[in-house]
Amino acid sequence: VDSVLAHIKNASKKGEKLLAILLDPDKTALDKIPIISKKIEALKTHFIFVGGSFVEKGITAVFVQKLKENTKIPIVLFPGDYSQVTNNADALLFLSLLSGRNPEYLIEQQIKAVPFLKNSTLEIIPTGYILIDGGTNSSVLKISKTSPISQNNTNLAVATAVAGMYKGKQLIYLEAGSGAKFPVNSELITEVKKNINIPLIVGGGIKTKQQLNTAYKNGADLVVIGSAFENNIALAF
Ligand code: 1GP
Repeated sequence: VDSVLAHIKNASKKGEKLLAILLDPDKTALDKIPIISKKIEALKTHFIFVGGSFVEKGITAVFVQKLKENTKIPIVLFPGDYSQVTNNADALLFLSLLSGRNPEYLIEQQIKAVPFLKNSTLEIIPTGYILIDGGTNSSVLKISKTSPISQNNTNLAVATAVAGMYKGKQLIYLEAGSGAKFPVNSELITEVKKNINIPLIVGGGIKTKQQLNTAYKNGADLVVIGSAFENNIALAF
Protein backbone atom coordinates (compact mmCIF):
# COMPACT_ATOMS: atom_id res chain seq x y z
CA VAL A 1 0.00 0.00 0.00
CA ASP A 2 1.10 3.52 -0.80
CA SER A 3 1.83 5.79 2.10
CA VAL A 4 -0.57 8.71 2.37
CA LEU A 5 2.06 11.27 1.40
CA ALA A 6 3.29 9.17 -1.54
CA HIS A 7 -0.31 8.83 -2.72
CA ILE A 8 -0.84 12.60 -2.60
CA LYS A 9 2.51 13.34 -4.29
CA ASN A 10 1.86 10.86 -7.10
CA ALA A 11 -1.60 12.23 -7.70
CA SER A 12 -0.26 15.77 -7.69
CA LYS A 13 2.39 14.85 -10.27
CA LYS A 14 -0.21 13.25 -12.53
CA GLY A 15 -2.77 16.03 -12.05
CA GLU A 16 -5.16 13.57 -10.44
CA LYS A 17 -7.50 15.27 -7.95
CA LEU A 18 -8.14 13.95 -4.46
CA LEU A 19 -10.99 14.31 -1.97
CA ALA A 20 -10.99 14.02 1.80
CA ILE A 21 -14.05 14.03 4.01
CA LEU A 22 -13.45 15.53 7.45
CA LEU A 23 -15.24 14.00 10.42
CA ASP A 24 -15.28 15.70 13.78
CA PRO A 25 -15.66 13.02 16.50
CA ASP A 26 -17.52 15.62 18.53
CA LYS A 27 -20.24 15.98 15.94
CA THR A 28 -20.59 12.43 14.68
CA ALA A 29 -22.33 9.74 16.75
CA LEU A 30 -20.49 6.42 16.94
CA ASP A 31 -23.57 4.45 15.92
CA LYS A 32 -23.78 6.47 12.68
CA ILE A 33 -20.32 5.37 11.57
CA PRO A 34 -21.43 2.32 9.54
CA ILE A 35 -23.86 4.35 7.40
CA ILE A 36 -21.49 7.32 7.20
CA SER A 37 -18.69 5.05 6.03
CA LYS A 38 -20.89 3.78 3.18
CA LYS A 39 -21.76 7.32 2.12
CA ILE A 40 -18.12 8.36 2.21
CA GLU A 41 -17.17 5.39 0.05
CA ALA A 42 -19.93 6.27 -2.41
CA LEU A 43 -18.35 9.72 -2.82
CA LYS A 44 -15.12 8.03 -3.96
CA THR A 45 -13.31 9.67 -1.10
CA HIS A 46 -9.55 9.06 -1.00
CA PHE A 47 -8.98 9.87 2.67
CA ILE A 48 -10.98 10.38 5.83
CA PHE A 49 -9.63 13.20 7.95
CA VAL A 50 -10.48 13.03 11.64
CA GLY A 51 -10.17 15.98 13.95
CA GLY A 52 -11.89 18.82 15.68
CA SER A 53 -11.28 21.82 17.83
CA PHE A 54 -12.90 20.65 21.06
CA VAL A 55 -12.60 16.85 21.09
CA GLU A 56 -11.98 15.44 24.55
CA LYS A 57 -9.19 13.05 25.37
CA GLY A 58 -9.75 9.40 24.46
CA ILE A 59 -12.68 10.10 22.11
CA THR A 60 -10.65 10.15 18.90
CA ALA A 61 -9.06 6.72 19.51
CA VAL A 62 -12.46 5.06 19.91
CA PHE A 63 -13.88 6.96 16.94
CA VAL A 64 -11.03 5.95 14.62
CA GLN A 65 -11.21 2.35 15.78
CA LYS A 66 -14.89 2.24 14.86
CA LEU A 67 -14.15 3.77 11.44
CA LYS A 68 -11.46 1.16 10.86
CA GLU A 69 -14.03 -1.57 11.48
CA ASN A 70 -16.21 -0.08 8.74
CA THR A 71 -13.95 1.11 5.94
CA LYS A 72 -10.56 0.59 4.34
CA ILE A 73 -10.20 4.24 3.34
CA PRO A 74 -6.99 5.56 4.93
CA ILE A 75 -7.58 7.65 8.03
CA VAL A 76 -5.56 10.79 8.52
CA LEU A 77 -5.52 12.64 11.82
CA PHE A 78 -6.07 16.36 11.53
CA PRO A 79 -5.91 17.24 15.22
CA GLY A 80 -6.90 20.47 16.85
CA ASP A 81 -4.87 19.42 19.83
CA TYR A 82 -2.01 16.99 20.60
CA SER A 83 -4.27 14.84 22.79
CA GLN A 84 -6.16 13.73 19.66
CA VAL A 85 -3.19 11.69 18.45
CA THR A 86 -4.01 7.97 18.26
CA ASN A 87 -2.15 5.04 16.81
CA ASN A 88 -5.37 3.61 15.41
CA ALA A 89 -5.15 5.94 12.39
CA ASP A 90 -2.84 5.62 9.38
CA ALA A 91 -1.27 9.04 9.24
CA LEU A 92 -1.00 12.31 11.10
CA LEU A 93 -0.88 15.80 9.64
CA PHE A 94 1.82 17.25 11.87
CA LEU A 95 0.55 20.79 11.61
CA SER A 96 2.27 24.11 12.20
CA LEU A 97 -0.04 27.12 12.04
CA LEU A 98 2.30 29.21 9.90
CA SER A 99 -0.14 32.08 9.39
CA GLY A 100 -0.24 32.66 13.14
CA ARG A 101 2.23 34.09 15.62
CA ASN A 102 1.19 32.01 18.60
CA PRO A 103 4.07 29.78 19.76
CA GLU A 104 1.55 27.30 21.17
CA TYR A 105 0.55 26.31 17.61
CA LEU A 106 3.97 26.78 16.03
CA ILE A 107 5.96 24.52 18.37
CA GLU A 108 4.44 23.92 21.83
CA GLN A 109 1.68 21.54 20.74
CA GLN A 110 4.18 19.69 18.57
CA ILE A 111 6.47 19.11 21.55
CA LYS A 112 3.53 17.94 23.66
CA ALA A 113 2.67 15.41 20.92
CA VAL A 114 6.07 13.69 21.06
CA PRO A 115 5.35 11.31 23.98
CA PHE A 116 2.25 10.13 22.07
CA LEU A 117 4.33 9.47 18.97
CA LYS A 118 7.08 7.40 20.55
CA ASN A 119 6.88 3.85 19.14
CA SER A 120 4.00 5.04 17.00
CA THR A 121 3.36 3.47 13.61
CA LEU A 122 1.62 6.60 12.33
CA GLU A 123 2.97 8.16 9.17
CA ILE A 124 3.89 11.66 10.29
CA ILE A 125 3.47 14.30 7.60
CA PRO A 126 4.98 17.77 8.21
CA THR A 127 2.26 20.17 7.10
CA GLY A 128 2.25 23.96 6.84
CA TYR A 129 -1.21 25.09 7.92
CA ILE A 130 -2.25 28.52 6.69
CA LEU A 131 -5.44 30.16 7.89
CA ILE A 132 -7.15 32.47 5.38
CA ASP A 133 -10.01 34.76 6.33
CA GLY A 134 -13.21 32.91 5.45
CA GLY A 135 -15.54 35.63 6.69
CA THR A 136 -16.49 33.81 9.87
CA ASN A 137 -15.08 33.60 13.36
CA SER A 138 -13.81 30.06 12.81
CA SER A 139 -12.84 27.66 15.60
CA VAL A 140 -9.20 27.66 14.49
CA LEU A 141 -9.19 31.41 14.83
CA LYS A 142 -10.81 31.37 18.27
CA ILE A 143 -8.69 28.58 19.69
CA SER A 144 -5.37 29.67 18.25
CA LYS A 145 -5.98 33.34 19.02
CA THR A 146 -4.25 34.23 15.76
CA SER A 147 -5.27 36.43 12.86
CA PRO A 148 -5.99 34.83 9.52
CA ILE A 149 -4.40 36.13 6.32
CA SER A 150 -6.76 38.35 4.35
CA GLN A 151 -8.19 36.89 1.12
CA ASN A 152 -6.70 39.93 -0.66
CA ASN A 153 -3.21 39.47 0.69
CA THR A 154 -2.03 36.99 -1.92
CA ASN A 155 1.60 38.03 -1.46
CA LEU A 156 1.61 37.22 2.25
CA ALA A 157 -0.14 33.89 1.67
CA VAL A 158 2.39 32.96 -1.03
CA ALA A 159 5.39 34.01 1.07
CA THR A 160 4.02 32.02 4.02
CA ALA A 161 3.54 28.91 1.90
CA VAL A 162 7.01 29.21 0.34
CA ALA A 163 8.60 29.73 3.76
CA GLY A 164 6.80 26.58 4.89
CA MET A 165 8.22 24.68 1.93
CA TYR A 166 11.75 25.93 2.70
CA LYS A 167 11.25 24.84 6.31
CA GLY A 168 10.68 21.33 5.02
CA LYS A 169 6.92 21.00 5.11
CA GLN A 170 5.73 18.26 2.76
CA LEU A 171 2.24 19.67 2.30
CA ILE A 172 0.67 23.12 2.41
CA TYR A 173 -2.92 23.38 3.68
CA LEU A 174 -4.87 26.55 2.85
CA GLU A 175 -7.72 26.71 5.36
CA ALA A 176 -10.65 29.14 5.24
CA GLY A 177 -11.98 27.66 8.49
CA SER A 178 -14.74 25.13 8.97
CA GLY A 179 -18.06 26.56 7.83
CA ALA A 180 -16.35 29.48 6.09
CA LYS A 181 -18.63 31.91 4.27
CA PHE A 182 -15.99 32.37 1.60
CA PRO A 183 -13.75 29.46 0.56
CA VAL A 184 -10.14 30.33 -0.33
CA ASN A 185 -10.40 32.39 -3.52
CA SER A 186 -9.19 31.27 -6.92
CA GLU A 187 -6.37 33.78 -7.32
CA LEU A 188 -4.90 32.90 -3.95
CA ILE A 189 -4.97 29.17 -4.70
CA THR A 190 -3.46 29.74 -8.16
CA GLU A 191 -0.62 31.91 -6.90
CA VAL A 192 0.28 29.65 -3.98
CA LYS A 193 0.25 26.59 -6.24
CA LYS A 194 2.46 28.36 -8.81
CA ASN A 195 5.09 29.09 -6.19
CA ILE A 196 5.44 25.76 -4.41
CA ASN A 197 6.53 22.33 -5.62
CA ILE A 198 4.81 20.35 -2.89
CA PRO A 199 1.14 19.27 -2.92
CA LEU A 200 -1.57 21.74 -1.92
CA ILE A 201 -4.58 20.99 0.27
CA VAL A 202 -7.53 23.40 0.30
CA GLY A 203 -10.47 23.38 2.70
CA GLY A 204 -13.08 25.45 4.45
CA GLY A 205 -16.54 26.42 3.20
CA ILE A 206 -16.57 24.18 0.11
CA LYS A 207 -20.16 23.01 -0.31
CA THR A 208 -20.91 22.53 -4.00
CA LYS A 209 -19.52 20.55 -6.90
CA GLN A 210 -18.78 23.83 -8.62
CA GLN A 211 -16.71 25.12 -5.68
CA LEU A 212 -14.92 21.77 -5.53
CA ASN A 213 -14.05 21.90 -9.23
CA THR A 214 -12.97 25.53 -9.01
CA ALA A 215 -10.52 24.65 -6.23
CA TYR A 216 -9.19 21.73 -8.31
CA LYS A 217 -8.91 23.80 -11.48
CA ASN A 218 -6.92 26.48 -9.68
CA GLY A 219 -4.41 24.04 -8.29
CA ALA A 220 -5.72 22.26 -5.20
CA ASP A 221 -4.44 18.68 -5.25
CA LEU A 222 -6.63 17.60 -2.35
CA VAL A 223 -9.85 19.25 -1.20
CA VAL A 224 -11.24 18.73 2.30
CA ILE A 225 -15.00 18.84 2.88
CA GLY A 226 -16.38 18.79 6.41
CA SER A 227 -19.54 20.79 7.13
CA ALA A 228 -21.29 20.16 3.80
CA PHE A 229 -21.10 16.41 4.41
CA GLU A 230 -21.85 16.70 8.10
CA ASN A 231 -25.03 18.66 7.34
CA ASN A 232 -26.11 16.29 4.58
CA ILE A 233 -24.63 12.81 4.40
CA ALA A 234 -26.65 12.28 1.21
CA LEU A 235 -24.31 14.80 -0.41
CA ALA A 236 -23.43 13.82 -3.97
CA PHE A 237 -20.92 15.32 -6.38
C1 1GP B 1 -11.99 22.57 8.11
O1 1GP B 1 -11.02 22.61 5.94
C2 1GP B 1 -11.91 21.94 6.75
O2 1GP B 1 -10.84 22.39 8.81
C3 1GP B 1 -13.28 21.78 6.15
O3 1GP B 1 -14.08 22.91 6.28
O4 1GP B 1 -16.19 22.19 7.38
O5 1GP B 1 -16.18 24.20 5.90
O6 1GP B 1 -15.93 21.92 4.93
P1 1GP B 1 -15.68 22.79 6.11
